[in-house]
Amino acid sequence: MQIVTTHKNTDFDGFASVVAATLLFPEAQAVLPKALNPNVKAFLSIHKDLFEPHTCEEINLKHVRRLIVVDAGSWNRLDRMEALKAHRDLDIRVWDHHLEKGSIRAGWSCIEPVGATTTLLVRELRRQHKILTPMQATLLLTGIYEDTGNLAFPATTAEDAYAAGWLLERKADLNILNTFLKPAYSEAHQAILFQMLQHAKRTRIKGHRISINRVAIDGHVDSLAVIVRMYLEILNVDAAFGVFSEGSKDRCIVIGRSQNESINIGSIMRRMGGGGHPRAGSAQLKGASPHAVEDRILELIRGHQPASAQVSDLMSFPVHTVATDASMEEVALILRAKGISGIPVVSGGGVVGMISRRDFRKMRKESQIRSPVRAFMATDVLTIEPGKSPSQAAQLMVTHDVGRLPVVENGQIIGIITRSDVMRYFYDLLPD
Ligand SMILES: [Mn+2]
Repeated sequence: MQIVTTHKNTDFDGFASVVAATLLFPEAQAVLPKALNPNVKAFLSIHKDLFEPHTCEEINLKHVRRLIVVDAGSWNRLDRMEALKAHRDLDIRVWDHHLEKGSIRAGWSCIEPVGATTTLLVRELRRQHKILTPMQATLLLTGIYEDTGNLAFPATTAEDAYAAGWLLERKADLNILNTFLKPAYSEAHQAILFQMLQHAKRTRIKGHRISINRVAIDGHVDSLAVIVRMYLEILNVDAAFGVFSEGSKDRCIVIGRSQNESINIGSIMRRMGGGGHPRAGSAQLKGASPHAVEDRILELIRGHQPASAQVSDLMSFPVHTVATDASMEEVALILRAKGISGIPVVSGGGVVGMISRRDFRKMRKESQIRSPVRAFMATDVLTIEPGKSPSQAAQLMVTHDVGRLPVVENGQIIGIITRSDVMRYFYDLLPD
């Protein structure tokens, strides 16, 4: 007997990968964990007949000869499969896009850093020219869209987009997909979010803007992650953590989300016994007070996250400057010699103006080339402090349409940051 299974709290990527694997291995039975995420549950309640998944109780593990695991790599992520660990000669195959080494020792695996595990299975379906029904194509596309944020998360690869294109050609239905990808947002969610926003606070650690929020909840609430996601977006911080304490069960559920990859949520959650991606993760802690959990998160961020880049890391220095009484002719020579298009004008170490190639057009007579620079310089100079972030620099440049910002500390110019410094920084952040 062959079975395909995936992680607990199955999401669309996990479920779609299970279905895709049954298309590649028609003899394999789909086995889903008991706990499914609410969107998948809603989808299955309508499409059950089409997919016929089994639960682990219906399967006699003794007869399993081949185990195909998708979107997971560790035994503890699977639902009641421990008995299989002891099976000798079990043929284990893993398809996954989480690169951390899991506890499952597979004889064969396909583990690659794509946005969704479904993408890896679609590659194989394409290669084998498998025929998909529109319903199957829709489900597979939902898996890819969910894990890649509609192909917009930075972890998305070209292959995810190719896979999506192929599924759209196979008549994946975006109306159905959008219905099921809608986050479950109920009155209970709204009440919790409201409570969180009332005592929201932001802190800054190593240049990262963080918010950690402790909330007591009673009884089980589905999809707390939806709330944390919204909280993150409303507060517009780099990373947000919800510490949800369930007094009756003496446990805390921690959910983390981040907007960029500078804070690795997955690695923080793994240090607390949970798991996740760089941008999303969760953990459950038994017998820990919410305060202790908050302190632990802060400690992990302080200890293990690289500091985010600051303007002082990107700026050029020393800076070429000119004095207010330098002549336009001297300025022209310096600009040409240094191959730059603008230069700060200083007086007593402070920036009093900026002169750029453009300003030379203001000269009306040739004799003005001997006039001092202060007659032509721009005096409303924008500056930036060295501790500001590259995105704050970019924002200033975009809003005011300037290409360079003198970096000023205690009234003295210590460097200059240009549009190309900022661009280079942002593009270097992207994976090769
Ligand atoms: Mn996934």
